[in-house]
Order: sequence, then C-alpha cells, then structure tokens
Amino acid sequence: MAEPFYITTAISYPNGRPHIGHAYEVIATDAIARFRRMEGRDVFFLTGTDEHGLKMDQAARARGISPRELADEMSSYFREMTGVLNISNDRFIRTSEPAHYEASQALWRAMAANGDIYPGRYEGWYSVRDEAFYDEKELVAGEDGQKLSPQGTPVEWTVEESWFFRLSAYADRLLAHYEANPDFIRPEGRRNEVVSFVKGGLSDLSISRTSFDWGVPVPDAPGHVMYVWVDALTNYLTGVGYPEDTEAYRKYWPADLHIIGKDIVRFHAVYWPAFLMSANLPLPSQVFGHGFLLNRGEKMSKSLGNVVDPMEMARTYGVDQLRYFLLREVSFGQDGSYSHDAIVTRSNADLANGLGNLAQRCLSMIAKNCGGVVPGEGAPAPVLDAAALLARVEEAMAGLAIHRALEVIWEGVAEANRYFADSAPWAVRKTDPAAADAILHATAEAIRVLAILVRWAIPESADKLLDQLAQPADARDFAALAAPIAPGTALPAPQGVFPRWVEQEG
Ligand code: ME8
Repeated sequence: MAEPFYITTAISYPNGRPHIGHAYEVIATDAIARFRRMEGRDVFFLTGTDEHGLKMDQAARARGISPRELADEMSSYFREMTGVLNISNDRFIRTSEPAHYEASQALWRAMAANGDIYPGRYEGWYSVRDEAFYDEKELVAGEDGQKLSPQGTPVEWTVEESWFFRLSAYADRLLAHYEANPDFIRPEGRRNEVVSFVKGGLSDLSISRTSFDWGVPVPDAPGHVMYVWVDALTNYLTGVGYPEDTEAYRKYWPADLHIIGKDIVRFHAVYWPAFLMSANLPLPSQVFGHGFLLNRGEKMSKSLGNVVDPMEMARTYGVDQLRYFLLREVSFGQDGSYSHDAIVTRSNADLANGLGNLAQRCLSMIAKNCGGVVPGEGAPAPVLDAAALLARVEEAMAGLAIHRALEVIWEGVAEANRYFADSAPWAVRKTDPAAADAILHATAEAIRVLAILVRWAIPESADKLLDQLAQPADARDFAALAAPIAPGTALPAPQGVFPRWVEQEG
C-alpha cells in the first residue's frame, strides 16, 4: 500500500481577494504534493479559507454586509484561484462549514477534559490585522511613537471576559519536542526563533471572545466564540474527518507537512502542538515557514498600489510560467522578489529557449525527417543519467529546496541542449542517416526524462511535452523514468509548448 502523505497550506483570510503571496504558498505546496504523488505516495492535500474573527467582522461591516456574505464572496475567488493555477488540492475547506464547527468544539472539549481551559479576564494588546495577542515587551514603536506589533501592525488595548488555555504548562514539553524532533520547525532560522520565544516563558492564551459573535460558539458557554486561531488551526483536523474516526483520519493524521508563511510560525509551532498535546492527539511531523514575496523588493500594500491579482498574472504570463518563476526564483524559505522583467527573463531563458527550444527542434526534425515516428534502434544512447538526476532532485526536495531541485533539472536541460547542438543531427543526416536517427532518438528520450522530472512544477506544459512524445498517462511518474521511449512510436504533429515573451512596442 502506498505510504500516505498529508500536506496543507495555511488557510487564507477571505477579507479581500487573493494576492500573489497566497498564490505563491499554494503553488509551492502544490509542487510538493505533486512531487510526492509522482514518487508513488498516497497524498492528501488540503487548502481553504479561514473565515471567522474580528478582521473578517470589521471588513464586512466596512462594506455594510454580513461576515458570512463577505466570506462567501471572497472565498469563491480563492477557490477559483486554485483552479486557475492548476492546484491539485484534494479538498478546499471553509471554516464556516458545519463539520468544522463540530471539529473545533470536539477539540475544545478534549482540551477542557484535560483540565487546560479555565475562565478569566483578558487585559492586554491585540492586533486585529494579525488576529494575535502580544505581550507588552514584544511591541515596537512606530514612526510617530504609537505602539505596533512585531509585524508592524496596529495594536489595541483589549479588556474582555474570556476562557484561557493553560499554554504556560506546555513550555517544557514543547522544548523537549523541538529537541527530540529537530526537523519539526524548518528552516533552521525559524526554529531558532521559536525555541527562544518558548524559552522566554509562555503566558496562558486567551481563547474566546465575547465582544462579537462571528466565530465558532464555545461549548456550554453562551456569549463566547472561539478565538479565531483556535478554530483556524483545527481545520487541519476537520479536513480529514475529525472528530469522526474516518478512514481518511486514520490514514492521514498526523499531517506530514504544514506549509505556512513566516509570520504565522508561532501559531503553528507553539499553540498548535500545545493544543494537540492537551487533546492527546499526535503532532504533525513538520511545520515549514516560507518567506515573503515582495514586489520589486517592496512590501505589497494597498496604499502602495502594488497588489497584483495572481489570476491576472497567470493570464498574462501563463500559469506554468508563473509557477516556474516563483518556484525557481525564490529560495524556498527565504523572501523573494518579483517583477515583470524578472518573470519574462526567467521564462524566456529557461522555458522558451531552454526546454522549449530543445523539444521544438528535436520534434520538428522527427516530424520532417522521420515521418513523425521515433527513429533509432533498441535502447537510445543515454544523454542524461535519469536515475542520478532523480536522486539529486530527491535530495533537494527532501530538504524542501524546491528552487535547488529545479536548478538540478535545468542542468539536465543544458546538458541535453549541448548534446543536441554538438551532435548536429541536421549535418550528420547528410552523410549518415542512421547516426542522425540515433541522435534524435537519444534526444527524444532526454526530453521525456526532463518532462517527467519537471512535471510536478509545471504540470500542464510537461504533460503537453509528454503528449507530443505519445507517452501514456500511466507512464508519467518517476517510476517511468527507467523505461525509455521506444523506436517506432508514432508522434502527433509537434507544437510549441513555451511561447517566447516579446515586449510590445510603446
Ligand atoms: O495568516 N508572501 O491568513 P492570511 C508570501 N488565516 N506569503 C504570504 C504573503 C506574502 N507577501 N502574505 C501572506 C492567515 N502570506 C491565517 C492562517 S492557518 C491555520 C491560518 C501567507 O490570508 C501567510 O504567511 O493572512 C499565510 O501562510 C498565508 O499567506 C495566508 O495568509
């Protein structure tokens, strides 16, 4: 039986439309999910929207609609984005679903049964933008002296009756868990931040709100809704059927990998494992905090007017061009920057000129000189060592160095291009047609290997290449690397897969 692999994105706040940061996260997660599927893993991939909380409530009020109406409208754009970007999620979860209320209340009850929830009164700082409580000592001073959260967002003094979670009791167990599982928080820098935060001592966490009602009701506590992060984190359990003992739950829980942005590592690496420990549930294997995407090196913000609609970008540059750019250009885990020029340069160089040109030249020669049938005899001469390339790609992906995995594959693209140019089959054909045939066969095989190796990153284009090589649907995973393309295979008419971006004049 295939080994299960459960991977998630953060669930986005649908208080507005998706931005490129959301697209980046779901594309990176999709790439990893597809990669594991191509290895033969039984993958479950969850994404969705995080619909409760004060931020949603306030955004809805500002528009004069209910938070549910706002969530319905905006969540639909996030769902649409998964379609446009060719995301292979198995489920799109919305935290306003009844099943999610049930899961959140079940988790709450389990934590309460363990004696970890008690009533009190919260007095402290809250950032609506971050939906987060902060200690006084964490705050920083803004330009005109006002207090800001460490993320640079406004905070307000909040006094409220609330239930508390005994987070302070978990500091030692959390530290022991980080120690025993060095890969629990990745990359290393984020891990160090979390460890020092926990070593600094943990305060108990306010986990219910009474000043508004847009949230999951706290069991047996009229007037209280759960603090949005309590229900938000629970989505990872709801997604596989908790609290029912479903087949999916048994198969996929605990999650293998939570992919999230660096701003929400604390919630996933401190609060979440503490909640699960309290409820006596197994902990996820890894939390990976990726970096932020900046527009030409600047933070995206509505006031700077540099927020771009990722669906629009996908239409402009092409879905795989956008996917490839983000995955290749940004070192996964670090911040990255995007700009029109950078996207065009990357996709022209690596896709149009690199892989695309190789395929176009080889396949049109097969069409023209070989009647559209793969020429050659027996096994093709190995241009690339597919097993060795895969091993290097696997190694990069084991550490989630997505950019590095693509870099390795493009070393293969360069090698295949070199082979084709140096072998010059168009010249060889004049004197030795059989030798020219062997070169085309070997090159077609190299293209097949490269298309399979890169299919998790740019699935639609890789599949187009594999269609042109007449490869059946069940011969497109890593296991198929070992079975080379057979001479005599009839190919469809070749078509360019990677259009070259040409700047419009004026
Ligand atoms: O944080 N670049 O939702 P969210 C890269 N609902 N990633 C970015 C980014 C950027 N510029 N801006 C945001 C939330 N992100 C919560 C999550 S999970 C149980 C609840 C990332 O809509 C961000 O780090 O603010 C997060 O991982 C995701 O997008 C959703 O952000």
